[in-house]
Amino acid sequence: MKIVYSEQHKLRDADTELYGGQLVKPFERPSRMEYILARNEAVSAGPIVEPKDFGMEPILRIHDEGYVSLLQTAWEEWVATGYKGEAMASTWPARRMAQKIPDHIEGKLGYYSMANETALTEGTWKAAYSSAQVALTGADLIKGGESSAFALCRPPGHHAAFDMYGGYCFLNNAAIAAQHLLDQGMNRIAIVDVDFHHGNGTQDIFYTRSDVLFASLHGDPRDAFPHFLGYADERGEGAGEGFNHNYPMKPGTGFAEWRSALNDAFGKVTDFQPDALIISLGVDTFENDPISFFKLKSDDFTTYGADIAALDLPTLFVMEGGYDIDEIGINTINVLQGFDAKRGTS
Ligand code: Q9C
Ligand code: ZN
Repeated sequence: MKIVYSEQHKLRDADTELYGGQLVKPFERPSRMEYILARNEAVSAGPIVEPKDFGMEPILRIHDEGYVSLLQTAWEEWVATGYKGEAMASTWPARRMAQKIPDHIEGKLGYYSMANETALTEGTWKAAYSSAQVALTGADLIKGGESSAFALCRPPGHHAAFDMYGGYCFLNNAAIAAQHLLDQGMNRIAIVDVDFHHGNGTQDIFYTRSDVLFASLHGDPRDAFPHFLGYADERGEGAGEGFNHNYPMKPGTGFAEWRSALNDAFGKVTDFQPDALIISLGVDTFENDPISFFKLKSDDFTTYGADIAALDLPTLFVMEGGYDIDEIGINTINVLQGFDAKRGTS
């Protein structure tokens, strides 16, 4: 399958992530893409294609205008204050506090974020914009009749909500792609999120809607980031009731249990009869991932790639998490190869 990729992701290269009370080099770093590209080069899973530019409109179909404009200007505003480090919030509109947008950049960052590990930097907006264009180009390929495509997005997107960044995410690439497919004439899209972390942003965006089914398999929020969403009793609201499905799982969960949750989610997808399937593909479920606690092995990624293909739906893979170790290349490409082998395509 075609792999959409842009070098522009390199503009997102933060020096700092707040982790365990220390400022460390971010886990979500440019070299992640090198591992995936190198593995693709070694086994030729698919040709690399450049993204097209769909402009701002499809981004603003999903995200709040004030939020998007903050992402565009935050770095300049931050530098103008005289602060010396990378831009990060220090206070949030928590329980019983005013939900008003402050004027000072430090306050605005708190208003428009849901976590504090993710620093804003000079090139972040450009990279996030390009990542969304990569997803839109993948969606366009599917709309044009390709049976599958891989949007090799970076930075990732599934933690980004209507008006909040965090968890290394700024624009919700999978949601932007789903909305684009609907706007191009499709009626129903299913998004299955297999990243280790709950896709809180995607859930937030589609929570009251019945035209996008969302299912997420993830570390139980009692034990794992983002901690404040992803419980099994979150099933959608209003028209969206019954169109959101969460599968939280405990530390140490292995492939057998994970795969039976995937199978359950696929039952919901089949009943929904979508025009296309989007997989939010994080490979941080791997046993040696540095920030996660599931126990999938490299071969398991091939197996579940074939499970996805068996649904027999036009399928867009959108890259999410999976951290800086050699196997992120192997595991990501294994999913594509398992899918292609089952479909009898390449
Ligand atoms: N102690 C994605 O995979 N911090 N984002 C976790 C663990 C944030 C993950 C801290 C993890 C964000 C796209
Ligand atoms: Zn993740």
